[in-house]
Amino acid sequence: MQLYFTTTDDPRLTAAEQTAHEWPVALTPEELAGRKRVYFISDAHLGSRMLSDPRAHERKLVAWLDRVKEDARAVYMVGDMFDFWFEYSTVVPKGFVRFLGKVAELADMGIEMHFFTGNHDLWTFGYLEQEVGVQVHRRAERVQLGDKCALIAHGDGLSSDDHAFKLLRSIFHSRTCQRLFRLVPPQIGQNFGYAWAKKNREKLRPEDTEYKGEAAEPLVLYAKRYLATHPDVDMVIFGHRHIQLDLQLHGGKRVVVLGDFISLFTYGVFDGENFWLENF
Ligand SMILES: [Mn+2]
Repeated sequence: MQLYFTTTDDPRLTAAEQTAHEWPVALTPEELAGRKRVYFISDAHLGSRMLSDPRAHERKLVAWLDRVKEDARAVYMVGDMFDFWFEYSTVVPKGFVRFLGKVAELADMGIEMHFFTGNHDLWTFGYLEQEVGVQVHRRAERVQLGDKCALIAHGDGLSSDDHAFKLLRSIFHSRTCQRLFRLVPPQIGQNFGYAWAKKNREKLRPEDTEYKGEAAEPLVLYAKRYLATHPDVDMVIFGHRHIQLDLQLHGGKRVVVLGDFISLFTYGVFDGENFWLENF
């Protein structure tokens, strides 16, 4: 099995921001080669003010990482692991020390730790690469899983009809806006972010959170269009929607939505041959 990903080549980032840290790797090349499993997780929303017990939530995520570290060759975190993450040049959000430590432990073992930015945690500018040891991906990536090629993306910004969200997304990604936000004291900025995330979640109607069906679910429609125009891709893996979906399409194609790790506690497993979703 060969894992393949393109580099995070965002031209707006400095070389230092794109460089992963280099620590000695604990597992031998033979041990790593013997590992076949690749895991996929998304939308833990660490720090969310919707959580009744944030400690228990973080512990559960750490327990999951402890389990997968036994046989993982790679772990893909497919966006929104944090409910609001904004790095300043010398300050990062308070909390999540056990989670970050566990991710660093796996990275130091030599397990590939991939971190896709979501729409809640895209403001990372080097800390997660350099200090924690993950590979940050700011856009969709293609990964070879056995004989299948998978496109992996968080999934925000892919629905063509949501203009308000697209505008917000362009503000979020604007370097100028990020520079201005950095002038806001961290305490105010981070509180604003958590409040924004909570308000967003609270205003969702029940019908917004349910699977809309194959003919209406924006991520499924996007995946179908993508797969039709990219015959070399076999499956698409998304997070973002907080629904658990494993949909077989015509011609052996497949679209997966990972669920979440805040209320569903679902994740994806690839064992070298097959991919499936599991519950933790
Ligand atoms: Mn999201």
